[in-house]
Amino acid sequence: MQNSPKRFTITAALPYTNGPVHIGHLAGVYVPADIYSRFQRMQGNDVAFVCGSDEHGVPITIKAKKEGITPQQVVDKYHAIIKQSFQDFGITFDNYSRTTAKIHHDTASEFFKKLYEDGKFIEQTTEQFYDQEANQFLADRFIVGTCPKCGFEESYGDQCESCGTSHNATDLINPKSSITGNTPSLKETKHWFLPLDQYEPWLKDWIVKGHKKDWKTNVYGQCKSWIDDGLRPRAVTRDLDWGIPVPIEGADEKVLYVWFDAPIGYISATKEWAEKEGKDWEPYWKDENTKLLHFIGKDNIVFHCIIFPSMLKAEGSYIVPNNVPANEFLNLEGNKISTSKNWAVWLHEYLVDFPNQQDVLRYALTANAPETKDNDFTWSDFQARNNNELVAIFGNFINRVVVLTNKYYDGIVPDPASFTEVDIANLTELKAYPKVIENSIERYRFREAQAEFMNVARLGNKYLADEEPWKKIKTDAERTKTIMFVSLQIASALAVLCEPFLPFTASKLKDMLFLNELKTTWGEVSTKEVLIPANHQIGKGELLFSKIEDEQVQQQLDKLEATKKENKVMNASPIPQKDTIQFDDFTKLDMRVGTILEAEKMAKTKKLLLLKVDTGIDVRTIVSGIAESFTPEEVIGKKVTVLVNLAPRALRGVESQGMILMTETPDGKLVFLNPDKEDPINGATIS
Ligand code: B3M
Ligand code: ZN
Repeated sequence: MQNSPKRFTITAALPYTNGPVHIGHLAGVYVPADIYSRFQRMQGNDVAFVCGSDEHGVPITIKAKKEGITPQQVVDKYHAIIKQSFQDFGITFDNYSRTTAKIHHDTASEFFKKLYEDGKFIEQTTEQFYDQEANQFLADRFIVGTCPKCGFEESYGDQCESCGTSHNATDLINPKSSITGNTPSLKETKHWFLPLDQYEPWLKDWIVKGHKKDWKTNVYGQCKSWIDDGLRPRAVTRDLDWGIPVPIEGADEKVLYVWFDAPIGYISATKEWAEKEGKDWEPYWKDENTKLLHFIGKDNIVFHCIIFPSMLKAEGSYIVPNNVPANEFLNLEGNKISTSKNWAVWLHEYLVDFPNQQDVLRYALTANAPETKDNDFTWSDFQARNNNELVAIFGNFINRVVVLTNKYYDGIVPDPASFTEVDIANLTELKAYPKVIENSIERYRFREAQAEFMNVARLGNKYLADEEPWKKIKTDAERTKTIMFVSLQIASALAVLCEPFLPFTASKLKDMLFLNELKTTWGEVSTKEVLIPANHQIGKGELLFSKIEDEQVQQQLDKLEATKKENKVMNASPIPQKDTIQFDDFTKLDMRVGTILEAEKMAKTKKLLLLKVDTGIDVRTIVSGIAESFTPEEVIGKKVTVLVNLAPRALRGVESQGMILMTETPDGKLVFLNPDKEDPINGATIS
C-alpha cells in the first residue's frame, strides 16, 4: 500500500559558474541529492529537484579578468558545460536554471524589496576596504587576509575556506587586495545589513533546542558553535558592477551580495519549472507539509542553516529547511581538490576516458562518499570498486542468470516446481531489502544504502554458487527450473533497487529482462509474490560492466603526475638574488666551451662522475656531481660550459680542475648549460 504522496523540495547547491564540475562536486552534493530525489519519486512522492548556475559573485569577475572576456561570456561558457555534465551523469534535476535569468533577477529583487519595505534591514554607512590603484571596493574574494578565527592566511573577505567561518572583510588581519596585492585603504560606503543577531533567539529555538538533533552531527555542531559565538548583522549588498542591482533608490552601482541572491535561485528555479509544467510553485515553498531539503558541501553550511533561513523567516511566508544534509570534502589521491591547481577529475574529461561508464563513477563516489569525514578518491579504489564489486558481483550474477535462461529455456522464464527452504529463505530476505535500503536513504546514509543494495547482488551470487544450476541441469531439470526462477526474481529486484544509485545500469537491465512493461515499484519488491512471471520472455545477454585495466588507471595517474609537474613549474619561486658583485668580479670568471671526451662513474659514490674534458686549452680531469641525472654513456661527446679557472679541488682523492655549469629543472633534474647549437669550437670564451 502506498502512503499518500508527500511533497519534497530538494535543492542542490548552485555551482559557481567559473569552471567545469569535478568529482568532488558530484560526490559531495549532486549524486546524493539525485539518489534521494530518484528514490522519493519511486515512492510516488511529489518531488521538485532544483538547481542552477550561480552566475554572480566575485569568482566570476576574477575569471573574466584573467581570461580577458566579460563575466557574461564566462557564465555562458561554463553554464553550458556544467549543465551538460549533470545531464550526462544522470542527475535528474526537474529544472536546472541560472541566476542571470530574468525570472531570477525579478524574484531576488522582489524578495529584497519586500524585506526593505518591511523594515527588516538596517542601513549603515561603514568603512569598507578600497583599492586605490584598481579604483574599486574590495568585496569578498577580492580581498584575502588572515582569518581572525583560525589564523588561515588566505581567508576571503566573506568566508574562511579553512574553518568555514563567515566574517566581515574588515575582520581580516593583514588584508591584501587580490587585484593588485596592495594593502587596501578604508572608504565610507552605505550598505544594507540583515541583523542576524535579531534572529538568534529563533535560530536557537529552531536548531539548538528544536528537533535539529536529527541533522548530521557535522551540520548541527557547526550551527551550534556559530549561534553560541553570537551572530552579528551581515551586509547583503556590495559595491560591485556584476550582480543584481540593488532595487531601491540611492543604491547606484551596488548589487546584491551573491550569497543573498544565490539561495533565492532555488525559489526562482522552482518558479521557472512550475511555469513550464503548469503548476503552482507556492506550495513547494510555503506549505508546512512540504519537506525542504538542501544538499550542500560543508563550506556552505552557515549560508543554508543560518543566513538563508533568517532571510526566509524575515520574509515571513516561507517554510524553512527540514534538513541540510551537508557532506565533508573529497580529496583526490591524497591532495585537496583544487580548480586553480587543476587537481581534479573533471566530469567532461572522465567521460572521454571512460565513455558510458557514468555509473561506475557514481558507484565509486557513493561507496567512498565523504559523509562524516573528508575522504580520498584514488584511482586504484575506483578500479577495485568496479572490478571486484560491479563486475565480479552484480555483473557476474546478472550475466549468469541471463545466459543460463537463454541457454536452457530460450530466454523464457521457467515454471518453478516446489520451493525448498533455501529458496524461501532467499526470497524472504530479498523482500526485506527495500525497507533496509529505504531506512538508510531516509537518514541520508547513502554509502550504507548502496552497500545494502550490493548485498542483494551478493545474495543472488551466493544462491547461484550454492545451488549450481549448471550442474543440476544434468540431473534434475525440475529443480533447475526453480533455481532459475528464483534467480530471475532476484535479478528483477536488482533492476528496481539499483535505480537510485546506478540509473544507467537500471535501464539497461530492465531492457535486458524486458521488464519495462511490468513497472514494478520499489514497494512491490517487498509485497509482490512474483516480480517476473513464468513464461515471460527475456532478452539476450549483454555485459553490464566491463573490467578496468591497469593501463587505464596508470593513464589517469600519469595525467595527475603531469599536473603536479606543471604546478611546480608555475609555482616555483626563484631562489633570492645573491649580493651584488662588481663587473670586475664577473670578468674574473673564465668560462669556456668544452667537450666531454671520457666519463666514468666514481667508485663508491652515488653522485660523482669522473670526466675528461677538452677545454680547447687542454684536456683536463673534472669531477662532477651529475651521476644521478646522467649515465657516463649519455654525456660522452656532449658540448658543455666549463668554468676553467676555478682553483683545483681534491674530491675523493682526485683533483678536479674546473667545473661544468649546470641548471636544475623544477623536478630536480640537472641539465647542461649547453652552448648554442651552432657548435662553437672548444675553448671559445663565454661572456
Ligand atoms: N555557489 C558556492 C559553491 O559553489 C555557491 C553555492 C551557492 S548555493 C545557493 O560552493
Ligand atoms: Zn578560518
